[in-house]
Amino acid sequence: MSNGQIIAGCLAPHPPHLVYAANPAANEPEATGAGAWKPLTNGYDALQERLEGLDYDVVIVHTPHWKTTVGHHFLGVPHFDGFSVDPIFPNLFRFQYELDVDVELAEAIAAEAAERGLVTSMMRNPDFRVDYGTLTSCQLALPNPFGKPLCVISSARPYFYYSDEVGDREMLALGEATRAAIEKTGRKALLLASCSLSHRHFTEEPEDPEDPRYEHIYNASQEAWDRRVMALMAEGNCRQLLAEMPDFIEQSVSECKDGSLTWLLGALEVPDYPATIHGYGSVIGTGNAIVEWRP
Ligand code: 2X7
Ligand code: FE2
Repeated sequence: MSNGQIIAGCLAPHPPHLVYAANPAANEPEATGAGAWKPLTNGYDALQERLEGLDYDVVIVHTPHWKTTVGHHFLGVPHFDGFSVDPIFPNLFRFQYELDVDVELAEAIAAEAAERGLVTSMMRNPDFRVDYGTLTSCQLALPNPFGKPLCVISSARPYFYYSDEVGDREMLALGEATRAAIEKTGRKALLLASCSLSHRHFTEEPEDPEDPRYEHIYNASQEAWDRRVMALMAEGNCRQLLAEMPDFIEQSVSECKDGSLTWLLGALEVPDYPATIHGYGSVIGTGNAIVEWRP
């Protein structure tokens, strides 16, 4: 098989609040409808419109909330179903899911990554509970959330064990491996990097979590970094973004430390063309951007 390609790559952050606000049947809690997070809910509507009608075989997700101590893990069972509860926000996210996995592609990515010197492992436990980052990003970004098979990649710990520079190098290699496996298996793939930008959270929640009066960024320096990162994306300067990534991660407590964005940039061969920013907004103090690249 050949002619595999990446159809689109998206930064698709996963605050469970946004699923809560959208009230899908799969999620148990009911939103009040008080109206917070409009820039992000509108941004996800715009992204879904762009993805509607695209022809792809598989969605590949890199998620910060499946943290693996030894190496990069891949879901390796053809079907999962279960109930996922966010450990921090069980009042907002109690989600029934059912999904299929493209195991052949997952194995191919793992093999390509191993060839590049990364430690990998296939997750073969059929009772494994799929993490809420994956579920949330798919539910929010995709017009038909679990209609296509997924490949799900865990977040290994190189940034935490070594340094942000080492982590970025590893994630660029994993991105390159992902691209190589897509090409060799002939898949048309949609990629989702499931992470926030700046990531300092407030430690208290308002009584109504959807009350828009409480929705603002933790501090101005966090937002300044987020805007700098989005400007580099929009002008097609992801090489410079990677040069600044370690400072961004450290100074904004960024969730990019879990590797998802660098993996995506690696898979897209470090874009030198403009991205589309569909939305930016804060959820409980964190900064979140919804971004799309079309290679
Ligand atoms: O996991 C998250 C997150 N990354 C951002 C905001 C709110 C909650 O959960
Ligand atoms: Fe998160």
